[in-house]
Amino acid sequence: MFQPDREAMPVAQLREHQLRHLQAMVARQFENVPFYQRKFAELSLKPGDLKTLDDLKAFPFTRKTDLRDNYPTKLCATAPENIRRIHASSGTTGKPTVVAYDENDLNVFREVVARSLYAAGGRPGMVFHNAYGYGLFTGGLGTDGGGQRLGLCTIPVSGGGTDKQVQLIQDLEPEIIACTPSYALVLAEALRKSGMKPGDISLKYAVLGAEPWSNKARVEIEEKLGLKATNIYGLSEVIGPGVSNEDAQEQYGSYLWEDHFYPEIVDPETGEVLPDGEYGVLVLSSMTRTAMPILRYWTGDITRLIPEENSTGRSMRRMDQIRGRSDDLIILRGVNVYPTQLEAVLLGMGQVSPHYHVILTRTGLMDDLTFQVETESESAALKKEIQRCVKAQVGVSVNVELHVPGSLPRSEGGKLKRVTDLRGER
Ligand code: DLL
Repeated sequence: MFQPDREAMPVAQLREHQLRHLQAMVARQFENVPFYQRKFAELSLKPGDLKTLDDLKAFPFTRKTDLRDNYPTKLCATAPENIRRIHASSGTTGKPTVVAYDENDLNVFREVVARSLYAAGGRPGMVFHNAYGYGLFTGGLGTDGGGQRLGLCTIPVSGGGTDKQVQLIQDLEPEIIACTPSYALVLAEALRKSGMKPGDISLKYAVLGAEPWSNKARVEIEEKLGLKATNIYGLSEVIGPGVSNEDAQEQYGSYLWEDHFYPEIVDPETGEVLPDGEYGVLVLSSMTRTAMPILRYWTGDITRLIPEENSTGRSMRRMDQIRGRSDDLIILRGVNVYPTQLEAVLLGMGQVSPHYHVILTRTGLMDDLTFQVETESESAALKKEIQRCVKAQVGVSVNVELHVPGSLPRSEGGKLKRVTDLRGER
């Protein structure tokens, strides 16, 4: 552990710490942020009503639209001169959502990412190939700050320029890499084409996140790059990467850094808090941030808190892999389908590459899903077999299209868009 006094804090002490910090956060919002003042007034709430952790249920959620409506920095609880950095997340529509950090927040950011990189296998002195995008996106600078705090030697290569990345990996021999899982597959392919075998690659650990990926994708990436891969989760509204990370020895659930972020899982329809073990929407409160603390942020990400004991001695809870965002959910003739479920089917089969794309169309009242996969084979039998496996494992009938290897969209370093929705078009 990077900070055993924090990461393995006795549970009772952790709950006490969380209550104290949530109380301070709510008081800060009540004093400084008109949006929260209005929200609390609507519900006749005062900061003093938060007497136990259970009382948090009565407090309002914050949603992405609230950040948009308060663009750019009206949710700030500090004077503008205290702000040291702004990040923004690129929404697909409308204005980006903007997040502000003061000196304290940047320290929290560095600390949680350093913990994450350590849990992922990073150790002081290692060379760190950082292929998350640098810029307004929190991925590059966020992991960079954590790398500095941990004592890594960071190569800030950012996204894209795959040939250059392959060259740098060969020449600088990094032991740890951070990028999206879809880009890890692109790099693996490029390294193989340059003549390298998994055993020749210096990399030992990969810290992958920013988009959903399945455990089958993990196996594929680990085999192709000859390393151990862990999941890193986070979102700009709460801080950026480093809300949680898996432990490389355990690889089962990402430890939520619960001394900084308070997690709840809620029913997507009713908002009711669900017990550990049940799937629902992850809701996070950033207890220790001061520039723009966020209360009960509705992430839209579907996961569960793992109820089993862990094997690392940490007292903090783990979240499971994200199944998908509630907005990525495809409801196909009444069956819920996440693209990651299709990915898992694909990666369980031979003869196909791990790259895929999904097209949604509508004929009359019926929605259709076309699953595009890459393979050398033109066999009708393979197509049928993929359809059979999707039907058996996911419960829906889909069209399957076979494409030649290399022809489907690839990650260029950032998040890969897996689904094209043509249902609104004629
Ligand atoms: O993606 C922060 C990040 C950077 C996380 C680098 C991990 C690594 P945003 O651009 O605000 O921030 O996007 C946040 O991405 O709500 C999830 O839907 C998705 N996401 C992030 N990490 C994971 C993950 C960054 N490990 C949104 N698994 C989140 C699945 C993820 N989805």
